[in-house]
Amino acid sequence: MERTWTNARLATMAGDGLGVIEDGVVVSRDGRIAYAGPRTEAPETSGDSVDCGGRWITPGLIDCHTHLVHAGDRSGEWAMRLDGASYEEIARAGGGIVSTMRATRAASEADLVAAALPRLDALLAEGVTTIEIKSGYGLTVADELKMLRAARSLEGQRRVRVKPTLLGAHALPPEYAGRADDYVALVTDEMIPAARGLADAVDAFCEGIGFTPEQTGRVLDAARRAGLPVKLHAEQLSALHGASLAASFGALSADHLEYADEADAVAMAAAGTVAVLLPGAFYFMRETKLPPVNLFRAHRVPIAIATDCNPGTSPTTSLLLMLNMAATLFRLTVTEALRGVTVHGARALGLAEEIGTIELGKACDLAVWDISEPAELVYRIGFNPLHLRVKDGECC
Ligand code: DI6
Ligand code: FE
Repeated sequence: MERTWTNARLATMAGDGLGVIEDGVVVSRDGRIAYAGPRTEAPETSGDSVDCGGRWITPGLIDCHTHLVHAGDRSGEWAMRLDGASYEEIARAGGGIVSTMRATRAASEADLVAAALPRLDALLAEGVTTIEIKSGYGLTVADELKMLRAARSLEGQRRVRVKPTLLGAHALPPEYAGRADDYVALVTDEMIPAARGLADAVDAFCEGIGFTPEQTGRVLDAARRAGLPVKLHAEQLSALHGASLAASFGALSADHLEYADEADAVAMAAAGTVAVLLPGAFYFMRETKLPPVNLFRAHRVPIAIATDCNPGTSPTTSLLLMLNMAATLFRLTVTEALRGVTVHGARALGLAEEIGTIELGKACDLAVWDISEPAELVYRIGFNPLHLRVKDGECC
């Protein structure tokens, strides 16, 4: 099956910049890109032809860090916080991560899918074609697997590519209070082996309020033994060198990174580990410590941007808003921001060969935009100029 998009301006993301091709044409054959380039060199094609009316085409957007699957929400907790309640009062009222854990444990797989779909639809409406989804609110073997299955099954419900990640070491469940090492053993000895075939990667929360670097190392080691690539929540609230630890395991990405330092950047560059920045969490938590973007630039660490969609610290389902926040809050350039949700997002998921640029042989995942320049995608706040989304060569 062949389909052609004509009369378009392409931001292919090939090479180092936006990879702009004026008066461009994209041809898909059986879901893969068979041609992307100037009209003057385009091959003769059969099949449908879509006139893009001079609009811009980018690769389909990639949200490479989300906690999209979860039950319940924490808007009540947020209201309490705004009314002046302390963290302790909220915890005593049953708030915090444990409240999401309880709701998620109580939910069936079908409940989780139903709750996630409106959030997924919001992302897709903005041109997202690939999304990573973490577990981490079940915190038992059965409930973590239930979350992973729910994440994977979303692929059957919508035209989207889903990469599920096991985040068993997200928080210490209350029944393990004071026995963190026992919980880590559950993750390493039972959860990770059980998640093979369901999860595409393993993640952990390396933090003062999460797991120590030593415990995190055990989780990453178990992932390696299971043949699963790793990612890590690192340096979000304190400097523990989780990013360096992740790099020593050849991690696909280290995420958050506000407290990362030059040693972390050097280690990440050497390992090819992507820096995933999450401006929504930075904004919502009113953080002030900025991630060291200049160090990532200096050491040529690829930078990706994601929503971190989660009910506690980043209740957003807008990747376009994250583009704006990455620019306003972290001072990323237009090119950096757009590469962060395309080519570098792909790399953070181990999909650099498959998606992220508009290039010959890759999956034909595209977003067609009603914009005058690519900068408009980064400039606007709360405006969605998506004209058309294309997944594996199908318009949707
Ligand atoms: N970092 C965070 O900020 C969130 N998880 C994580 O690893 C918190 C998630 C929540 O509060 O539900
Ligand atoms: Fe997260």
